[in-house]
Amino acid sequence: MERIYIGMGSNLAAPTQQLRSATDALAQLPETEWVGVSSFYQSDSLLPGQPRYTNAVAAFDSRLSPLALLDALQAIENSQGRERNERWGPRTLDLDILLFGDRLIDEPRLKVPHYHMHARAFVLYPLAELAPENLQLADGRTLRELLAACPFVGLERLA
Ligand code: PH2
Ligand code: MG
Ligand code: MG
Repeated sequence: MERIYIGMGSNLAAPTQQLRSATDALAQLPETEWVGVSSFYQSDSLLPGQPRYTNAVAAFDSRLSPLALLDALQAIENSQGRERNERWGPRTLDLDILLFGDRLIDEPRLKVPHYHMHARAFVLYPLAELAPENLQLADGRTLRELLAACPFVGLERLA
């Protein structure tokens, strides 16, 4: 079993509901033991002119291979109405593999750790609710160091 962290995001069609449904779907993945989900956070989109996002992080242990998990995540995205048109377009559901054990994956379909997670408050703060502060990311920096360099700005934690 390897510990996996998933970044969840939505900015269309009742985002909070989308993340709740996605959480239920993740908790039912085969060969997987559920760990938990962070609080939900709202923030402005990185791209101007889009609706605000709701984001959270989920954690579980799994025996699935990275690509089998990626297929399962894309099936969940599709079942919740994800349309893949423009890159970074608004979306009903985005499920990104942030970390997969301590693996470094560089394949055409999948890069892990997820690019840019190091500097995104809407990833790091929910991740910090679930992961130990001394968690090492690929480049050797710890979650604690990344948080220290990433101010909690523009994030609104939902009740
Ligand atoms: N995802 C994007 C683009 N912009 N902004 C926020 N706040 N949260 C996201 O998850 C997000 C974004 C494309 O993946
Ligand atoms: Mg994303
Ligand atoms: Mg994605």
